[in-house]
Amino acid sequence: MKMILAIVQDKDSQQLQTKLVKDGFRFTRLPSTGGFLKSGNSTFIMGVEEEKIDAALEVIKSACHTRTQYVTSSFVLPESGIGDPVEVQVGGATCFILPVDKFVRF
Ligand code: 2BA
Repeated sequence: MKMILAIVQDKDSQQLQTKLVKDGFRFTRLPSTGGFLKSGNSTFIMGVEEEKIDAALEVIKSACHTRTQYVTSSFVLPESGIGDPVEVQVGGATCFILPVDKFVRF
């Protein structure tokens, strides 16, 4: 078994949740906050059998979309004063795939 940690934009999280349930994946969805934009996102914790990792990643890929956001440089560095907008590409999903030593349910 592996653990997928998938950080997705809030706009995609409901659709991802629906697709994962439909395809029989188990997961926990946590509210989270991006350190850079300081805006809400969702972190999905998924325990997934090795042979289903690719299928899980395909579901995540199909539900999560890249979006362009603009922030001012003063948003990023408040001490810099008002500056030009900076383009930032957010998402689709940031995924970490971790080994799981042991999995038990009681
Ligand atoms: P945020 O930290 O709010 O970052 C949002 C987007 O801002 C990032 O999109 C990236 O395009 C940009 N960005 C982040 N840090 C930057 C920096 N120092 N300079 C310039 N641009 C920067 P994504 O890369 O798609 O990341 C989306 C969210 O995924 C992040 O939200 C964060 O919550 C998470 N994330 C991304 N990389 C991570 C990592 N290495 N470890 C943990 N969480 C990560």
